[in-house]
Amino acid sequence: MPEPSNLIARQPAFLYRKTSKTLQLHCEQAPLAKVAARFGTPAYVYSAQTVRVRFAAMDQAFKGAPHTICYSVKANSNLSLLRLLYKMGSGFDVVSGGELERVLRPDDLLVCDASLASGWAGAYFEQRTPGRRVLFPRGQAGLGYALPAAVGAATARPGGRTVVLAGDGALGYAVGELATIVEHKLPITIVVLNNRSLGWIRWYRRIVFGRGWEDEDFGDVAFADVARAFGLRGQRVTEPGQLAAALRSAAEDAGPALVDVVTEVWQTPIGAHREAVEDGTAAGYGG
Ligand SMILES: Cc1ncc(C[n+]2csc(CCOP(=O)(O)OP(=O)(O)O)c2C)c(N)n1
Ligand SMILES: [Mg+2]
Repeated sequence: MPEPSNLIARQPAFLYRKTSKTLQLHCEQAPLAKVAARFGTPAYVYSAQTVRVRFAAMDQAFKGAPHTICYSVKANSNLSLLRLLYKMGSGFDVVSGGELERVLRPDDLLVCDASLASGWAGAYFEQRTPGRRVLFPRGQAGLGYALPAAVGAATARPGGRTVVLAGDGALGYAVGELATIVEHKLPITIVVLNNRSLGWIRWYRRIVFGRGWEDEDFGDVAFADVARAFGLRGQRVTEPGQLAAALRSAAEDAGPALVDVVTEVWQTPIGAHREAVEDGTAAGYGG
């Protein structure tokens, strides 16, 4: 393989090439006008060649020392990009999972709702102190579990803080409990993973039936406004860079608070989902 730094210098990812009489912007060999015509806009285009070369350059810089290069998923969580890096042997740093961990105190309780929320915490939340700190609705995995469970836990542990991690669909199942939480002034922080859909169902259908149905997607519910209407403090996070501050200020709040985190619809912590994309089983997958 040529010296990676030479490749970086010689092959810019985006460049104008002459096609017929005009100069057209290309990404590698692909004319961007064609990409836009085929996929519509906005279309996000990344150069696989550049990623490969830069990864190889970094890998080479550490040769001789045992190492793992971990990509910061927060920088760009596009699944094709993650797949490409994974194939090259990259590890992954999921900063957002770490951010939740950073704001949790050792005696805080984390209550997860069913579906991907449980998967995210199961895969990325690292419990560093002994004791029962996390509750999951295993067994029947009933959606809407987390809010009433948190009400119970917070009532049973006066003074302790409870953090809820729930999908937007799950929150809809039990949203009335926000009134209970406010009425009893329970110190509960709710984090909504708002992918505007029944994410698990979207995956299941594409893997099992090769298509989706219209009922799996919702309109964009402004959960921070909903929370405020119930009397909780509500914040909405639309950019990864806003997450840490929002979680911290919600967690430091003595009263109940909700953070509505807008997420990408195809993000999943479930290995089987990613594998189905890998082997082409997930027909109709649009990530
Ligand atoms: C009471 C109940 N109804 C339906 C289901 C089936 N179900 C499992 S996951 C899921 C989608 C959950 O959507 P959401 O809470 O938004 O989480 P996401 O998968 O999008 O992260 C559904 C409907 C269930 N587990 N429990
Ligand atoms: Mg959802």
